[in-house]
Amino acid sequence: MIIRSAEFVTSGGKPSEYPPADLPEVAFAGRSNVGKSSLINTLVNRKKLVRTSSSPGRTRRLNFFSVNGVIRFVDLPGYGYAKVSKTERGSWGAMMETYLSRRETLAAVVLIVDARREPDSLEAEFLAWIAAQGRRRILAVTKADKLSGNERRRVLDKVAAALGEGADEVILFSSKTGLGRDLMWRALAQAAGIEDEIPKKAEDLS
Ligand SMILES: Nc1nc2c(ncn2[C@@H]2O[C@H](COP(=O)(O)OP(=O)(O)O)[C@@H](O)[C@H]2O)c(=O)[nH]1
Ligand SMILES: [Mg+2]
Repeated sequence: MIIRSAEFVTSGGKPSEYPPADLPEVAFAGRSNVGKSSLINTLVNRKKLVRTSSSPGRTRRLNFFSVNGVIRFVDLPGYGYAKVSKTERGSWGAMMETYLSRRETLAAVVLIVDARREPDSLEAEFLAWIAAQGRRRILAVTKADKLSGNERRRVLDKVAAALGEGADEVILFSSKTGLGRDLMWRALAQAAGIEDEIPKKAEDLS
């Protein structure tokens, strides 16, 4: 994906604060420190579009970013610290729940997990809830550069076993090396119906 523009649009909590529903959106979720900001920055080839954990940012709201004027990325607040309650539909909070269940232009939800950590019930629960909303689910297993080649295969199998059935796609990712960036863009462009934005490979043109 060639990035012509990537810019912060707005930050909001309730629906009246969202930008107009005029572009397909992809939302990114994950525990704090999982590598969510780095993953978004890697996708848009910017070092600091989204603030990484070294600088505290707009963490308690939904942050909207426009990419190439054709798709919006939505950085969701980290959900990891919220207390799990069986009576609630999710521990990710009313603000996220409202966005994820009601936003008509939401094309896919990317859940980011750390390749070195065991997936847990909160993550499984989140994916199941997203599926119940009829949303496309992409699981990004990031920080893959911290694993050896053999470990990657093992981790991918393990994550797929724990969470794979809850996701439409599982993508191994590294913000450090760019591993998985092209695959992720293909998945996002397909979900958002903007495949024309992705340059065709030479072998696709024949
Ligand atoms: N080695 C490695 N470190 C990463 C990767 N992604 C993020 N990190 C580091 O993990 C920490 C948290 O990253 P950040 O993107 O701020 O996580 P967030 O809290 O989920 O937004 C930072 O120190 C990053 O440099 C990755 O793919 N590989
Ligand atoms: Mg962050």
